Amino acid sequence: MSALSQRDPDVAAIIADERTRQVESLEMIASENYASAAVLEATGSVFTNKYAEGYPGKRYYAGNQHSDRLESLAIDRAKQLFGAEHANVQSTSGAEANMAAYLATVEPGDTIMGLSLDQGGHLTHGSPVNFSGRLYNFVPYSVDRESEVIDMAAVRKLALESKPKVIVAGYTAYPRKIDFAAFAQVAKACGALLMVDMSHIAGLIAGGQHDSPVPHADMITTTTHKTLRGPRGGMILSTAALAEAIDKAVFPGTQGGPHMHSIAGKAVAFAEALQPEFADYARRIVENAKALAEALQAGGLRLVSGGTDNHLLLADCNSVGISGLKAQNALQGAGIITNRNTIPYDERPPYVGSGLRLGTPALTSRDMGPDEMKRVAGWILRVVKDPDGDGVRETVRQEVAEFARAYPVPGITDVKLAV
Ligand code: DSN
Repeated sequence: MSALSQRDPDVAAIIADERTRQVESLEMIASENYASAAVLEATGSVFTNKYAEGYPGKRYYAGNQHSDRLESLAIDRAKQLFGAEHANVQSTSGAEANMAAYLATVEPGDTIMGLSLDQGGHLTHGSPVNFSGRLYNFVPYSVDRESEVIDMAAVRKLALESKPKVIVAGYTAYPRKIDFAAFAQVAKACGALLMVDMSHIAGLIAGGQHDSPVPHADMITTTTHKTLRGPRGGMILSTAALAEAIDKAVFPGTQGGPHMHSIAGKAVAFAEALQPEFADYARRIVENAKALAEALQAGGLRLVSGGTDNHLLLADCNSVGISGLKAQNALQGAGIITNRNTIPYDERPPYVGSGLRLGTPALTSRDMGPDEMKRVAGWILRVVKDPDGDGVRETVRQEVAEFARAYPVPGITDVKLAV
């Protein structure tokens, strides 16, 4: 019997139920993944107990000789993985990484450009209900109404007019590649810094499937738990010129003690992403997303921008006559876990949304391939075309659970150490 089930059977039972849910469902939320057993072990380690305000070699508490070794290792691996001049691995989330990046480079009231949330951006890219939109003068850019892709000429025009101090590129619901070189040219033309939030695509960049922003951006923020398959957490990469400002903005600017147990998990995840197998994993994520996109489109579901170049697709549920919320809830009843999302120029409010965001990182971690994506697309189409059909939902739920159980889940039913 585990210590947890002896000490607290209530929490142990909830965790066991969540484990079963993760094994029997098809996890298709584009920002979720399965961390390996090694990442989970490091994240649940005794570093949970340690306070380590400061940085390696310069801490405000004693007893940090091993924290120093751990954080230095994580920093070195992050720099090696992305070829960056500087890495700060203390951010506890993507939102806090973004907060620190702004604090390091702009003053309240300054102008920043970012893709608006309803077009595929992020809350921290200037949403009026978020600190970013309240503290800074965000000028939002949009995707083109027809192509639903970012129009760099329009971005350039807006940047020259609004003269931002920072331009943010990198999104949460954008299925296409981002031209970081073009963004860097625009930033240079208007005297702005380029910030890339690569949270969603960090694993694709590490695995060589997406161009790296590192040669083009002044600072790059990311989470570590999405395509990168690490623990919950954030990180900031930057040029050497911004290193000191970034470090000060993280601690003491926006955070106190770093979560050393998460930093342990990050170090392990970076080492896993440096293995040759990780490049193949990243390649398969994209291959699977394309296979899923083709099958869904063939079945009559319209995809924003007509397809995908990365790990996610954004389906327009208007094409099957329902809202994103209705699609999300019907699919959840069938064991397919997704999230509703606005689509560009959506006429529905964000809580309802017309879009359904679908991602392949977690299914790819279970070694599913294009053939499996075609089966998954078939189930999705059956449910979204008959969202009120209890019989359809129940039949699909049983088929999905039986199918899903056959695919090992890293960290849960598959404890192999390699990625
Ligand atoms: N919640 C994340 C996502 O789903 O994209 C962003 O913070």
